[in-house]
Amino acid sequence: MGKTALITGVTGQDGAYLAEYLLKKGYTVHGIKRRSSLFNTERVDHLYQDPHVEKRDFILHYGDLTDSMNLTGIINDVSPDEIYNLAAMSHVKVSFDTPEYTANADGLGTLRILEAVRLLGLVKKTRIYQASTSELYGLVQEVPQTEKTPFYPRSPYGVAKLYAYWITVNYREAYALHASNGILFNHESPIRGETFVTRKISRAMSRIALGMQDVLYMGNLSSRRDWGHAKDYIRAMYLILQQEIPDDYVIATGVTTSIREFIFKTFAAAGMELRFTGDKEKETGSIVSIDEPLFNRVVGEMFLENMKKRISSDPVVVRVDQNYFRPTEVDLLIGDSTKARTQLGWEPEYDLNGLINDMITSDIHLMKKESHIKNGGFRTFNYFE
Ligand code: NDP
Ligand code: GDR
Repeated sequence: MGKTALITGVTGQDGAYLAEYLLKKGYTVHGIKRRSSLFNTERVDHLYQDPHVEKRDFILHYGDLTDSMNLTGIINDVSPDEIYNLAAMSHVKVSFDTPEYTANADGLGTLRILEAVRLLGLVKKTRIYQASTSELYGLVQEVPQTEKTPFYPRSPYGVAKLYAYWITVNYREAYALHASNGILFNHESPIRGETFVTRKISRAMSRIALGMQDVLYMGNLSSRRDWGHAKDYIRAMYLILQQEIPDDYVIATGVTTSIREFIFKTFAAAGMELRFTGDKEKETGSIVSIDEPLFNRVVGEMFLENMKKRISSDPVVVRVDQNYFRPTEVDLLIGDSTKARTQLGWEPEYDLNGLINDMITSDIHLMKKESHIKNGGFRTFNYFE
């Protein structure tokens, strides 16, 4: 018999990749999805199995991290070998708008799962992975950040996740629960939520290259992040739960890059060289040259003339908008994942250029599809945030 896993947040970026990964390993995967007025299962639709099929290995349950009875009921029914608690209100900026909800879902939600496992008598059976975050380090006390670096969160999201981190450690120590924290640094992919910075940049670059958008409006260009690929990071989650002894691990690439450099690299990967000039909210990014063979290969020859015309009249493609700044910022993140690399044998396969290429290939394809729809006479919309 294969193992059974329960994934909260299965409709999210990591949940979708992890579900696919575990299914390939022969797991039966149960996922919790929220009720929504529209379908919100796009990331896992390719895994969906009709409930009338006799033997399903991918099963979705309605649920919410703010509902103890619901969570306890599902955990009781599923009796999982492993729980991956990935559900969260995961947007740092939005957490300033919804701090109470964020504390409830991200902080208390974790407690609800731990307590359900304890009350149901599953302590010996069920292992728990908690999706902890580099946002715990916030105003960093040490560079690079390790498992021993003191925490100093800088947002309601970070503070809620701090509670979740410590309640996970506490249940491990108090009840001998196999509960572990993965302290994951930023990880991205073609299915990253559209309002996180890397995806926003990848989508906007693709739209600009195809002549569908003029300018990308950004917040703080100077903060630095340690970005990896989500496909690499969900492997670490799995490895953490396969260890005999539960523990906490930093998962990171060890390379830090500013938002400005990420924009530069994203445009460069499609043959457009950017130059940034000006200061603070007056800073702009302009296309100063085009590597035509690269542009033709990555974007398409038919879009080149239009792009050349556009930059001869207005080369500015990046501007700053104060609305995207946060009340308190996390300026610098860079992780030291030596412990995970030595104890788990974990290594990332993607570097930053590999990640960017994966994201832009997917987004250029997506935007071309949108462009075809538009050219076919149908209405399309700009989704900006
Ligand atoms: P996403 O935002 O893509 O996915 C979050 C998931 O949680 C979605 O399935 C969402 O459902 C679900 N969710 C949100 N609120 C609730 C709730 N109240 N009850 C049940 N489900 C809920 O996040 P990621 O996949 O990027 O991240 C996964 C986890 O890892 C999160 O906990 C995040 O905070 C954490 N993390 C992420 C990092 C990253 O760089 N990606 C780094 C470190 C930690 P819906 O689809 O309906 O919105
Ligand atoms: P982060 O990711 O806050 O690190 O949290 P995000 O991509 O939102 O921001 C990264 C940095 O980019 C700056 N920034 C902008 N960010 C967004 N979203 N939009 C903009 O227009 C913009 N301009 C500049 C931000 O100020 C910030 O410095 C992510 C989430 O996945 C969390 O759930 C997770 O825990 C952490 O990563 C690790």
